[in-house]
Amino acid sequence: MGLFFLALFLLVSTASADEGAFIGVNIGTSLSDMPNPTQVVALLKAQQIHHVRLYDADRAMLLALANTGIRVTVSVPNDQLLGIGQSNATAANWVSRNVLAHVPATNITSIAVGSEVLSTLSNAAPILVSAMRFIHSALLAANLDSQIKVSTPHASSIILDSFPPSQAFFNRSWDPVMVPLLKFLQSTNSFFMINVYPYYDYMQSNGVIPLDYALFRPLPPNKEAVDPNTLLHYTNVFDAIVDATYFAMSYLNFTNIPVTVTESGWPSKGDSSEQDATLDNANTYNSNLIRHILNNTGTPKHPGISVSTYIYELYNEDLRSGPVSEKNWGLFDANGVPVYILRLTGSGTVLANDTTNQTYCVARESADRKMLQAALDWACGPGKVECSPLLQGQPCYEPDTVVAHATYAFDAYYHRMAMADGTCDFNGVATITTTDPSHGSCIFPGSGGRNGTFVNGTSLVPSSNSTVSTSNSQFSRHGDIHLNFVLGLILLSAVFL
Ligand SMILES: *[C@@H]1O[C@H](CO)[C@@H](O)[C@H](O)[C@H]1NC(C)=O
Ligand SMILES: *[C@@H]1O[C@H](CO)[C@@H](O)[C@H](O)[C@H]1NC(C)=O
Ligand SMILES: *[C@@H]1O[C@H](CO)[C@@H](O)[C@H](O)[C@H]1NC(C)=O
Ligand SMILES: *[C@@H]1O[C@H](CO)[C@@H](O)[C@H](O)[C@H]1NC(C)=O
Ligand SMILES: *[C@@H]1O[C@H](CO)[C@@H](O)[C@H](O)[C@H]1NC(C)=O
Ligand SMILES: *[C@@H]1O[C@H](CO)[C@@H](O)[C@H](O)[C@H]1NC(C)=O
Ligand SMILES: *[C@@H]1O[C@H](CO)[C@@H](O)[C@H](O)[C@H]1NC(C)=O
Ligand SMILES: *[C@@H]1O[C@H](CO)[C@@H](O)[C@H](O)[C@H]1NC(C)=O
Ligand SMILES: *[C@@H]1O[C@H](CO)[C@@H](O)[C@H](O)[C@H]1NC(C)=O
Ligand SMILES: CC(=O)N[C@H]1CO[C@H](CO)[C@@H](O)[C@@H]1O
Repeated sequence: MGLFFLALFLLVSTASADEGAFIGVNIGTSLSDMPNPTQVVALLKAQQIHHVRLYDADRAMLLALANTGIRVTVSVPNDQLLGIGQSNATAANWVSRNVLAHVPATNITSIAVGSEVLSTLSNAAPILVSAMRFIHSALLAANLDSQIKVSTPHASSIILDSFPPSQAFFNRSWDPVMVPLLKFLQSTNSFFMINVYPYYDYMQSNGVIPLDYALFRPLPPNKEAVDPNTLLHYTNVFDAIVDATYFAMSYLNFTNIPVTVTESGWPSKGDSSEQDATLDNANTYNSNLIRHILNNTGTPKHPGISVSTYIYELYNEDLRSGPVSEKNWGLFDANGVPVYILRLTGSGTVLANDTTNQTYCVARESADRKMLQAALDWACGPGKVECSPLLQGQPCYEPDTVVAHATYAFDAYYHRMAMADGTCDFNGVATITTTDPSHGSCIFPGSGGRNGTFVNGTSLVPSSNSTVSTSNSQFSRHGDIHLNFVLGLILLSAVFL
């Protein structure tokens, strides 16, 4: 018995430890000016992104990724799932056209069969495992089954009672699919794919989940969530969901299937009902997530076993419908200009990062105009800021608004004080950001990070005329409501109070 468990543990650890966990990036293509595949690949290379997931198996994109060393997860879109799940021949044909035609030049390492099928396309659920088996058979026939893994990404909402993690289980109505699915993953040495969105869990928790807990920020020890069954301490929502996934699998007696997080991220902009979709929160979440994964911290249940994670997502997708946040999950705009500069100092190797630790002090958009004016007068007077660039005819005169002028003066003061603690407050009307507020010839004090650390998006060579299809059906990605997690939080809140 003991040996049996030891063997299982080793299986889990080696599965993740061979290469170490990686950070990848999802590439959605619902942009009105989607960069062409050559431009996309140039951005990936410049940012040292070595793992990507596509929502389809776009031919031009796969050709552009050839001989780059970038590892690629391709997807069977949900609208092709029924055909593939019902016919071995259709599946073999799909593999032949979308995989065999590209390997080994393009390093396809896994195939995501459908996306959040159980929660968004339940009529296809009965054929999901057949589709995965058929795809796997075709890989086996081509002797590619050990190098290309087959799995399917799930929404975390299929896990019920996810806090405390030790009591989590998959929605039992899916047992007829989930049990054969886990058997398949186990017998093919594949992994469980799950989408983890602490943003939605936080939003739907009505204040029960502290923002800091969702953003991986340090919590006072008495605010950490403790699983009463295992006494494990949870310091962030991400780890709690990953551990809930392990526990839900072990509830069905599968204890040796590794987990990969196929989507996670935070939106940088939202509408008035999405006040925590901000640049700073998105930067904090993604920076902390990347550091957490690459540090191989692992989770409380499996310390040292980090789960590879694909950030959602590379580009802001302006064509996506829904709330404002839906269009603002990206790390870059269509020109390849970063939406914010990740704070990754010290974590090395993926994604160009802010090695200068650059921050700026800006006026809060929502601040009272009279208070802003008073703070501006103080900065340019007693505060001794050099405010001449704000005069008419000077570079920072336009836009001639109190917010813009106060931002310049606050930032100048903050940098003159060497960004010391408390020098960006101005009675609460100022806030720190990592986004350089410079515009046109108005260069802000402290500016200069962007040129050095990031490629200029518009300088990417637009060479090939091929385009990435933007009409691919992506159905709902991360649109699923994670109510179940929230139900589990009744317990969590008891722990917090
Ligand atoms: C493809 O990716 C796998 C998994 O990371 C790696 O082991 C292999 O060496 C890569 N192949 C090439 C040709 O780069
Ligand atoms: C599907 O096709 C593969 C060959 O591509 C074959 O080995 C396998 O037996 C077939 N499976 C079924 C269920 O027909
Ligand atoms: C479990 O899944 C079934 C089928 O999709 C769904 O009707 C039900 O609401 C789910 N249960 C919970 C508690 O989410
Ligand atoms: C898991 O294993 C235990 C002990 O062998 C058994 O009692 C239980 O029925 C199994 N559960 C499932 C869902 O197979
Ligand atoms: C990185 O890991 C070490 C131990 O492995 C831990 O002490 C440290 O807090 C971790 N840092 C981060 C940022 O997670
Ligand atoms: C970046 O900022 C952090 C926190 O303010 C500080 O601990 C670290 O030393 C800084 N790194 C550099 C390179 O300035
Ligand atoms: C950024 O680079 C451009 C040209 O490469 C240069 O003109 C500009 O002054 C640079 N800006 C900063 C802030 O260094
Ligand atoms: C950056 O892009 C601008 C156009 O927006 C271009 O004028 C400039 O030359 C580019 N800078 C570099 C360093 O490529
Ligand atoms: C790209 O398309 C334009 C017009 O559609 C054409 O004139 C040009 O020759 C094409 N360039 C290449 C490299 O195919
Ligand atoms: C891609 C990139 O520029 N990564 C850098 C991130 O920051 C560290 C220093 O903290 C550099 O060593 C990496 O090269």
